[in-house]
Amino acid sequence: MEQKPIPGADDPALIAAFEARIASGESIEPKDWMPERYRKQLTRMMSQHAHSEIVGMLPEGNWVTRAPSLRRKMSLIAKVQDEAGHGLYIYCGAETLGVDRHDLFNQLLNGTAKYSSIFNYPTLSWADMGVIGWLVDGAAIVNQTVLAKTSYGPYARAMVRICKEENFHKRQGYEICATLASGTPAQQAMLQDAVDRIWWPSLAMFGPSDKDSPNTGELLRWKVKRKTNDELRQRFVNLTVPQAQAIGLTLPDPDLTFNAETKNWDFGEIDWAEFFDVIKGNGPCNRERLEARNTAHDDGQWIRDAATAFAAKHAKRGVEAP
Ligand code: FAQ
Repeated sequence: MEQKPIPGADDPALIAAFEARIASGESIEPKDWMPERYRKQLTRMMSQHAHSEIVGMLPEGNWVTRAPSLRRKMSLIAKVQDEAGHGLYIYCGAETLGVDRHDLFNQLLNGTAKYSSIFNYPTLSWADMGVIGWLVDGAAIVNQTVLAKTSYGPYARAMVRICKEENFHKRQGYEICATLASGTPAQQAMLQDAVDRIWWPSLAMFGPSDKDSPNTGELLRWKVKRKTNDELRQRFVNLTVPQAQAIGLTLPDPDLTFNAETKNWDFGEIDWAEFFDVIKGNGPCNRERLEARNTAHDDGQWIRDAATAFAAKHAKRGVEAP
Protein backbone atom coordinates (compact mmCIF):
# COMPACT_ATOMS: atom_id res chain seq x y z
CA MET A 1 0.00 0.00 0.00
CA GLU A 2 1.39 3.40 -1.00
CA GLN A 3 1.38 6.15 1.62
CA LYS A 4 -1.33 8.67 0.67
CA PRO A 5 0.04 12.20 0.05
CA ILE A 6 -0.63 14.55 2.94
CA PRO A 7 -3.05 17.43 2.23
CA GLY A 8 -1.21 20.73 2.28
CA ALA A 9 2.15 18.97 1.97
CA ASP A 10 4.01 22.06 0.77
CA ASP A 11 2.04 24.72 2.65
CA PRO A 12 4.67 27.02 4.26
CA ALA A 13 2.27 28.03 7.06
CA LEU A 14 1.68 24.38 8.01
CA ILE A 15 5.40 23.67 7.86
CA ALA A 16 6.17 26.68 10.06
CA ALA A 17 3.54 25.61 12.62
CA PHE A 18 4.93 22.07 12.60
CA GLU A 19 8.49 23.30 13.13
CA ALA A 20 7.33 25.55 15.97
CA ARG A 21 5.77 22.53 17.69
CA ILE A 22 9.02 20.60 17.29
CA ALA A 23 11.03 23.55 18.60
CA SER A 24 8.85 23.78 21.71
CA GLY A 25 9.46 20.08 22.41
CA GLU A 26 5.96 18.84 21.59
CA SER A 27 5.46 15.27 20.56
CA ILE A 28 4.06 14.63 17.08
CA GLU A 29 1.22 12.11 17.06
CA PRO A 30 -0.15 10.01 14.16
CA LYS A 31 -3.18 12.21 13.39
CA ASP A 32 -1.20 15.44 13.54
CA TRP A 33 -0.20 17.19 10.35
CA MET A 34 3.42 16.49 9.41
CA PRO A 35 5.54 17.25 6.33
CA GLU A 36 5.71 14.44 3.82
CA ARG A 37 9.47 14.31 4.26
CA TYR A 38 9.17 13.88 8.05
CA ARG A 39 6.79 10.96 7.49
CA LYS A 40 9.13 9.40 4.92
CA GLN A 41 12.16 9.73 7.20
CA LEU A 42 10.32 8.18 10.14
CA THR A 43 8.99 5.36 7.96
CA ARG A 44 12.52 4.67 6.71
CA MET A 45 14.08 4.64 10.16
CA MET A 46 11.33 2.69 11.87
CA SER A 47 11.10 0.06 9.17
CA GLN A 48 14.89 -0.41 9.10
CA HIS A 49 14.83 -0.66 12.87
CA ALA A 50 12.01 -3.24 12.88
CA HIS A 51 13.80 -5.29 10.20
CA SER A 52 16.98 -5.18 12.30
CA GLU A 53 15.17 -6.64 15.30
CA ILE A 54 13.73 -9.45 13.17
CA VAL A 55 16.95 -10.29 11.30
CA GLY A 56 18.81 -9.84 14.59
CA MET A 57 17.09 -12.97 15.91
CA LEU A 58 19.03 -15.14 13.46
CA PRO A 59 22.65 -14.93 14.71
CA GLU A 60 21.60 -15.72 18.28
CA GLY A 61 18.86 -18.18 17.32
CA ASN A 62 21.74 -20.14 15.79
CA TRP A 63 23.01 -20.93 19.34
CA VAL A 64 19.78 -21.77 21.19
CA THR A 65 20.23 -25.54 20.69
CA ARG A 66 23.90 -25.32 21.70
CA ALA A 67 23.63 -23.23 24.87
CA PRO A 68 25.82 -24.85 27.53
CA SER A 69 23.15 -25.18 30.26
CA LEU A 70 19.40 -25.06 30.75
CA ARG A 71 19.69 -21.65 32.44
CA ARG A 72 21.67 -20.20 29.53
CA LYS A 73 19.23 -21.72 27.04
CA MET A 74 16.22 -20.19 28.81
CA SER A 75 17.68 -16.70 28.92
CA LEU A 76 18.85 -16.87 25.31
CA ILE A 77 15.40 -18.02 24.13
CA ALA A 78 13.79 -15.22 26.14
CA LYS A 79 16.15 -12.68 24.58
CA VAL A 80 15.50 -13.88 21.02
CA GLN A 81 11.73 -13.79 21.68
CA ASP A 82 12.07 -10.24 23.01
CA GLU A 83 13.71 -9.19 19.72
CA ALA A 84 10.67 -10.56 17.84
CA GLY A 85 8.44 -8.50 20.13
CA HIS A 86 10.53 -5.37 19.48
CA GLY A 87 10.17 -5.90 15.73
CA LEU A 88 6.40 -6.20 16.11
CA TYR A 89 6.03 -3.05 18.25
CA ILE A 90 8.08 -1.06 15.77
CA TYR A 91 6.17 -2.38 12.72
CA CYS A 92 2.97 -1.34 14.57
CA GLY A 93 4.50 2.07 15.23
CA ALA A 94 5.47 2.41 11.56
CA GLU A 95 1.89 1.59 10.51
CA THR A 96 0.70 4.73 12.35
CA LEU A 97 2.51 6.64 9.57
CA GLY A 98 0.10 5.19 6.98
CA VAL A 99 2.13 2.27 5.66
CA ASP A 100 1.23 -1.40 5.67
CA ARG A 101 3.66 -3.68 7.46
CA HIS A 102 3.30 -6.29 4.71
CA ASP A 103 4.75 -3.81 2.23
CA LEU A 104 7.61 -3.07 4.60
CA PHE A 105 8.21 -6.74 5.22
CA ASN A 106 8.21 -7.48 1.49
CA GLN A 107 10.96 -4.89 1.06
CA LEU A 108 13.02 -6.82 3.61
CA LEU A 109 12.33 -10.14 1.89
CA ASN A 110 13.18 -8.87 -1.59
CA GLY A 111 16.41 -7.24 -0.40
CA THR A 112 15.43 -3.63 -1.10
CA ALA A 113 15.26 -2.58 2.59
CA LYS A 114 18.22 -2.04 4.87
CA TYR A 115 18.69 -3.55 8.31
CA SER A 116 21.55 -3.14 10.77
CA SER A 117 24.97 -4.05 9.35
CA ILE A 118 25.90 -5.92 12.54
CA PHE A 119 23.61 -8.85 11.78
CA ASN A 120 25.51 -9.71 8.61
CA TYR A 121 28.39 -11.16 10.62
CA PRO A 122 28.50 -14.82 11.69
CA THR A 123 28.26 -16.13 15.27
CA LEU A 124 31.12 -18.60 15.50
CA SER A 125 31.27 -19.58 19.18
CA TRP A 126 29.25 -19.53 22.39
CA ALA A 127 31.28 -16.51 23.49
CA ASP A 128 29.59 -14.56 20.68
CA MET A 129 26.32 -14.83 22.65
CA GLY A 130 27.96 -13.02 25.55
CA VAL A 131 29.66 -10.42 23.39
CA ILE A 132 26.53 -9.69 21.31
CA GLY A 133 24.50 -9.12 24.48
CA TRP A 134 27.21 -6.91 25.94
CA LEU A 135 28.32 -4.93 22.87
CA VAL A 136 25.47 -5.12 20.34
CA ASP A 137 22.66 -4.65 22.83
CA GLY A 138 24.90 -2.17 24.66
CA ALA A 139 25.23 -0.13 21.46
CA ALA A 140 21.49 -0.45 20.81
CA ILE A 141 20.77 0.91 24.32
CA VAL A 142 23.00 3.95 23.78
CA ASN A 143 21.21 4.69 20.49
CA GLN A 144 17.70 3.90 21.70
CA THR A 145 17.82 5.69 25.05
CA VAL A 146 18.18 8.86 23.02
CA LEU A 147 15.51 7.72 20.54
CA ALA A 148 13.12 7.41 23.50
CA LYS A 149 13.07 11.23 23.34
CA THR A 150 12.45 11.38 19.59
CA SER A 151 9.80 13.80 18.37
CA TYR A 152 7.44 11.12 16.98
CA GLY A 153 5.31 9.89 19.90
CA PRO A 154 4.67 6.24 18.91
CA TYR A 155 8.38 5.63 18.22
CA ALA A 156 9.46 7.32 21.47
CA ARG A 157 7.02 5.24 23.53
CA ALA A 158 8.09 1.98 21.87
CA MET A 159 11.71 2.82 22.72
CA VAL A 160 10.96 3.19 26.43
CA ARG A 161 9.81 -0.40 26.77
CA ILE A 162 12.38 -1.76 24.35
CA CYS A 163 15.23 -0.14 26.29
CA LYS A 164 14.09 -1.84 29.50
CA GLU A 165 14.28 -5.21 27.77
CA GLU A 166 17.60 -4.37 26.11
CA ASN A 167 19.03 -3.74 29.57
CA PHE A 168 18.22 -7.32 30.53
CA HIS A 169 19.86 -8.47 27.27
CA LYS A 170 23.00 -6.52 27.98
CA ARG A 171 23.26 -7.86 31.52
CA GLN A 172 22.80 -11.47 30.45
CA GLY A 173 25.47 -10.94 27.79
CA TYR A 174 27.93 -9.27 30.13
CA GLU A 175 27.38 -12.01 32.69
CA ILE A 176 28.30 -14.65 30.09
CA CYS A 177 31.43 -12.61 29.28
CA ALA A 178 32.37 -12.25 32.95
CA THR A 179 31.94 -16.00 33.49
CA LEU A 180 34.09 -16.91 30.48
CA ALA A 181 36.67 -14.28 31.46
CA SER A 182 37.21 -16.02 34.78
CA GLY A 183 37.14 -19.49 33.21
CA THR A 184 39.79 -21.74 31.68
CA PRO A 185 42.47 -20.36 29.32
CA ALA A 186 40.50 -21.86 26.40
CA GLN A 187 37.33 -20.03 27.51
CA GLN A 188 39.26 -16.79 27.92
CA ALA A 189 40.74 -17.17 24.43
CA MET A 190 37.30 -17.91 22.95
CA LEU A 191 35.95 -14.75 24.59
CA GLN A 192 38.84 -12.56 23.43
CA ASP A 193 38.41 -13.90 19.88
CA ALA A 194 34.71 -12.94 19.93
CA VAL A 195 35.56 -9.43 21.19
CA ASP A 196 38.20 -9.06 18.48
CA ARG A 197 35.65 -9.91 15.77
CA ILE A 198 32.61 -8.05 17.13
CA TRP A 199 34.15 -4.79 18.46
CA TRP A 200 34.54 -2.93 15.18
CA PRO A 201 31.19 -4.00 13.64
CA SER A 202 29.55 -2.80 16.92
CA LEU A 203 31.08 0.65 16.46
CA ALA A 204 29.81 0.70 12.86
CA MET A 205 26.23 0.13 14.09
CA PHE A 206 26.03 3.86 14.86
CA GLY A 207 26.20 4.61 11.14
CA PRO A 208 28.67 6.54 8.98
CA SER A 209 30.74 9.33 10.50
CA ASP A 210 28.84 12.62 10.70
CA LYS A 211 30.55 14.07 7.64
CA ASP A 212 29.20 11.16 5.54
CA SER A 213 25.74 10.94 7.11
CA PRO A 214 23.24 12.48 4.66
CA ASN A 215 20.22 12.13 6.96
CA THR A 216 21.55 13.44 10.27
CA GLY A 217 21.13 17.19 9.63
CA GLU A 218 17.44 16.95 8.78
CA LEU A 219 16.72 14.41 11.53
CA LEU A 220 18.37 16.60 14.17
CA ARG A 221 16.41 19.63 13.01
CA TRP A 222 13.15 17.72 13.47
CA LYS A 223 14.40 16.20 16.77
CA VAL A 224 13.98 12.71 15.38
CA LYS A 225 17.62 12.21 16.24
CA ARG A 226 18.86 14.02 19.36
CA LYS A 227 22.56 13.19 18.92
CA THR A 228 24.73 12.54 15.89
CA ASN A 229 26.16 9.15 14.93
CA ASP A 230 29.64 10.15 16.12
CA GLU A 231 28.38 11.54 19.43
CA LEU A 232 26.58 8.29 20.23
CA ARG A 233 29.53 6.17 19.08
CA GLN A 234 31.82 8.13 21.40
CA ARG A 235 29.42 7.68 24.31
CA PHE A 236 29.36 3.93 23.67
CA VAL A 237 33.17 3.72 23.61
CA ASN A 238 33.43 5.75 26.83
CA LEU A 239 30.95 3.48 28.60
CA THR A 240 32.40 0.23 27.27
CA VAL A 241 36.14 0.61 27.81
CA PRO A 242 35.87 0.40 31.64
CA GLN A 243 33.55 -2.62 31.30
CA ALA A 244 36.18 -4.40 29.18
CA GLN A 245 38.90 -3.49 31.67
CA ALA A 246 36.81 -4.78 34.60
CA ILE A 247 36.86 -8.32 33.21
CA GLY A 248 40.39 -8.23 31.81
CA LEU A 249 39.56 -7.97 28.10
CA THR A 250 41.63 -6.13 25.51
CA LEU A 251 39.71 -4.13 22.91
CA PRO A 252 41.31 -4.67 19.48
CA ASP A 253 42.36 -1.08 18.85
CA PRO A 254 45.98 0.03 19.41
CA ASP A 255 44.85 3.67 19.15
CA LEU A 256 42.45 3.46 22.08
CA THR A 257 43.72 6.04 24.60
CA PHE A 258 42.14 8.19 27.26
CA ASN A 259 42.20 11.84 26.33
CA ALA A 260 42.56 13.76 29.60
CA GLU A 261 41.57 17.01 27.91
CA THR A 262 38.27 15.87 26.38
CA LYS A 263 37.67 13.09 28.95
CA ASN A 264 36.87 10.77 26.04
CA TRP A 265 38.48 7.54 24.93
CA ASP A 266 40.01 8.33 21.53
CA PHE A 267 39.79 5.41 19.13
CA GLY A 268 41.12 4.32 15.73
CA GLU A 269 39.56 4.59 12.29
CA ILE A 270 36.62 2.33 11.43
CA ASP A 271 36.96 0.38 8.18
CA TRP A 272 34.32 2.38 6.30
CA ALA A 273 34.91 0.52 3.04
CA GLU A 274 33.86 -2.68 4.82
CA PHE A 275 30.82 -0.93 6.38
CA PHE A 276 29.53 0.38 3.03
CA ASP A 277 30.15 -3.00 1.43
CA VAL A 278 28.10 -4.73 4.13
CA ILE A 279 25.17 -2.31 3.82
CA LYS A 280 25.23 -2.78 0.03
CA GLY A 281 24.53 -6.49 0.62
CA ASN A 282 28.05 -7.89 0.40
CA GLY A 283 28.72 -8.75 4.05
CA PRO A 284 29.72 -12.27 5.12
CA CYS A 285 26.11 -13.32 5.91
CA ASN A 286 23.77 -10.96 3.96
CA ARG A 287 22.68 -13.69 1.56
CA GLU A 288 22.23 -16.28 4.30
CA ARG A 289 20.14 -13.91 6.43
CA LEU A 290 17.77 -13.06 3.59
CA GLU A 291 17.43 -16.70 2.61
CA ALA A 292 16.57 -17.62 6.20
CA ARG A 293 13.91 -14.88 6.43
CA ASN A 294 12.41 -15.88 3.07
CA THR A 295 12.28 -19.55 4.05
CA ALA A 296 10.63 -18.70 7.39
CA HIS A 297 8.09 -16.54 5.54
CA ASP A 298 7.29 -19.25 2.97
CA ASP A 299 7.03 -21.91 5.67
CA GLY A 300 4.56 -19.71 7.54
CA GLN A 301 2.17 -19.38 4.58
CA TRP A 302 -0.13 -22.14 5.92
CA ILE A 303 -0.75 -20.32 9.18
CA ARG A 304 -1.51 -17.04 7.40
CA ASP A 305 -3.94 -18.93 5.12
CA ALA A 306 -5.56 -20.61 8.14
CA ALA A 307 -5.90 -17.29 10.01
CA THR A 308 -7.41 -15.60 6.93
CA ALA A 309 -9.91 -18.45 6.42
CA PHE A 310 -10.80 -18.39 10.13
CA ALA A 311 -11.40 -14.63 10.07
CA ALA A 312 -13.52 -14.95 6.88
CA LYS A 313 -15.62 -17.72 8.46
CA HIS A 314 -16.29 -15.59 11.53
CA ALA A 315 -17.01 -12.50 9.43
CA LYS A 316 -19.63 -14.49 7.49
CA ARG A 317 -21.29 -15.50 10.75
CA GLY A 318 -21.11 -11.89 11.94
CA VAL A 319 -18.83 -12.82 14.85
CA GLU A 320 -15.52 -11.10 15.48
CA ALA A 321 -12.59 -13.54 15.28
CA PRO A 322 -10.71 -13.66 18.59
N1 FAQ B 1 23.47 -0.67 9.16
O1 FAQ B 1 22.49 9.19 7.02
P1 FAQ B 1 22.77 8.04 7.91
C1 FAQ B 1 19.45 -3.78 17.68
C2 FAQ B 1 22.42 3.52 6.42
S1 FAQ B 1 18.59 -2.67 16.76
C3 FAQ B 1 22.82 -0.55 7.98
O2 FAQ B 1 23.67 8.25 9.06
P2 FAQ B 1 20.53 7.74 9.68
C4 FAQ B 1 18.71 -4.57 18.71
C5 FAQ B 1 21.24 4.45 6.65
O3 FAQ B 1 20.06 3.68 6.82
C6 FAQ B 1 19.77 -2.02 15.59
N2 FAQ B 1 22.59 0.62 7.38
O4 FAQ B 1 21.38 7.39 8.39
C7 FAQ B 1 19.17 -5.97 18.70
C8 FAQ B 1 21.27 5.30 5.42
O5 FAQ B 1 20.74 4.57 4.32
P3 FAQ B 1 19.36 5.00 3.57
C9 FAQ B 1 19.11 -1.12 14.64
C10 FAQ B 1 23.02 1.73 8.01
O6 FAQ B 1 19.21 7.12 9.54
C11 FAQ B 1 20.31 -6.36 19.40
C12 FAQ B 1 22.77 5.42 5.12
O7 FAQ B 1 23.39 4.34 5.79
N3 FAQ B 1 18.83 0.15 15.27
O8 FAQ B 1 20.58 -3.88 17.44
C13 FAQ B 1 23.68 1.68 9.24
O9 FAQ B 1 20.60 9.21 9.95
C14 FAQ B 1 20.73 -7.68 19.39
C15 FAQ B 1 23.32 6.75 5.60
O10 FAQ B 1 23.35 6.82 7.05
C16 FAQ B 1 18.17 1.12 14.62
O11 FAQ B 1 17.75 0.96 13.50
C17 FAQ B 1 23.91 0.43 9.81
N4 FAQ B 1 24.56 0.27 10.98
O12 FAQ B 1 21.35 7.02 10.86
C18 FAQ B 1 18.45 -6.93 18.00
C19 FAQ B 1 17.96 2.39 15.41
N5 FAQ B 1 23.99 2.94 9.60
O13 FAQ B 1 18.23 4.62 4.47
C20 FAQ B 1 18.86 -8.28 18.00
C21 FAQ B 1 17.21 3.44 14.63
C22 FAQ B 1 23.55 3.75 8.63
O14 FAQ B 1 19.41 6.51 3.39
C23 FAQ B 1 20.00 -8.66 18.72
N6 FAQ B 1 18.01 4.01 13.56
N7 FAQ B 1 22.97 3.02 7.66
O15 FAQ B 1 19.37 4.23 2.30
C24 FAQ B 1 18.92 4.98 13.75
O16 FAQ B 1 19.23 5.41 14.85
C25 FAQ B 1 19.57 5.55 12.51
O17 FAQ B 1 18.76 5.22 11.40
C26 FAQ B 1 21.04 5.05 12.26
C27 FAQ B 1 21.50 5.61 10.91
C28 FAQ B 1 21.93 5.59 13.35
C29 FAQ B 1 21.10 3.53 12.20
